[in-house]
Amino acid sequence: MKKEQIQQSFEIAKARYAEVGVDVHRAMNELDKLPISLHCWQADDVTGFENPDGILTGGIQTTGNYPGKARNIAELRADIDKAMALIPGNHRVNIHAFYGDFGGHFVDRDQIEPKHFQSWIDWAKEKNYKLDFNCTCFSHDKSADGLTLSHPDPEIRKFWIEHVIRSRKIAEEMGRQLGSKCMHNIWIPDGSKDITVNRLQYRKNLKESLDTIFEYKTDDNLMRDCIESKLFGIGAESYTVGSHEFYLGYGVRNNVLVTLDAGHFHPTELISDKISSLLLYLPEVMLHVTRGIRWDSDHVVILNEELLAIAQEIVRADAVDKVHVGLDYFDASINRIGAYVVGVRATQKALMQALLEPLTMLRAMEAKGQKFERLALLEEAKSLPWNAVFDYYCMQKGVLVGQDYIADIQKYETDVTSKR
Ligand code: RNT
Ligand code: ZN
Repeated sequence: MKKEQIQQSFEIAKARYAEVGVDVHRAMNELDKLPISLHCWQADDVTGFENPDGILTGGIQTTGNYPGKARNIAELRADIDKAMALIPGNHRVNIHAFYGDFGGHFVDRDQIEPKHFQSWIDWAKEKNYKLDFNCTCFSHDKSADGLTLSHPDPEIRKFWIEHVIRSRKIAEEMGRQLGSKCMHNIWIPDGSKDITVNRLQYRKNLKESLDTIFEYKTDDNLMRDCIESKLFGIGAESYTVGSHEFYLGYGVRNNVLVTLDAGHFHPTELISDKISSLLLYLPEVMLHVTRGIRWDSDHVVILNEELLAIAQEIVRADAVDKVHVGLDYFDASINRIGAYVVGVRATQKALMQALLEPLTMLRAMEAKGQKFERLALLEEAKSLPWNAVFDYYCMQKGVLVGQDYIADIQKYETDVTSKR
């Protein structure tokens, strides 16, 4: 796209937004404060580097065999760098524990240490990324029967407790070295395919395991733990130990943050409406932005109604500095770098639109009971020229504008990923 055109459209948009009391420059500055955490697991279909033949388990699945997946750390980092170059602003990378730099040796989950992630930290420093972290309680022999922290066998629970404590220490070290609080997410696959008559017992086990895990105290400025619920997994359709109620209760009582994954609720139940409630009881919220389709909770994020509603809730709740936006999807059937860029740009477009909402005017209408006027302005706001502001934002940040990134990803495919 031509620079002058982008500039001209921006000037028109700026005037148009001024009419409804919105300062486009302020909106762009706010967008800078909303880094997106890019999940490292999109580039290699959630395989990790612990075991090159590792099989993904835990009730999550990648489908597709598009060529060019990252086969090692160097390729994965190169792919993330490529995606980052097509995304405006400075962002974060979300690492899973089984992506450690294990130097060709097998290091079991209860043995991982910060040193196994030092090369990630060094790379992040060099590229000016910040890091988030996740313990990995799946794709392992000791989770083969679908249970980890809630397992009836205390020895198995002990193993996973150790893993999670070590993961928390790694997150703390990432936060320390990078000078930015690292969000550590705990998601476990625990559940059962068919009816269990021991719902309570597994939950008691999980509660106890978490209590032991959180006995190790970390510095809130360096890392924060988040616990992520789920409705069901593949092969765990009847019961999930870590349900929403379970973690909500645990989180509120113990001041542990809650992760809301957009794909982990009933199809018509939306996480956008949960943000404002959570923020009344916990200081921050972690999001896993994704797109659920039927049984799959992890399609590539696109600019749809719920994504916009999530963004609006972040802004309307004045929570730009309280909501951590992470992505969580995996599609192995399309160009994987393209999947990253589509998802991040969609998320940023939603945030941009939300930041450009004529909120002061809308709230004044609501205060006066002007319901028709509020509805009408909300409708008008949908087609205000937010995209001209987003294009300009991309240009200012030196990244390709609009659809131009498609050809760039195709070139990377020709030059790099298709040769793998
Ligand atoms: C699984 C959870 C979890 C994982 C990642 C890989 O349903 O959403 O967040 O997707 O940890
Ligand atoms: Zn998730």
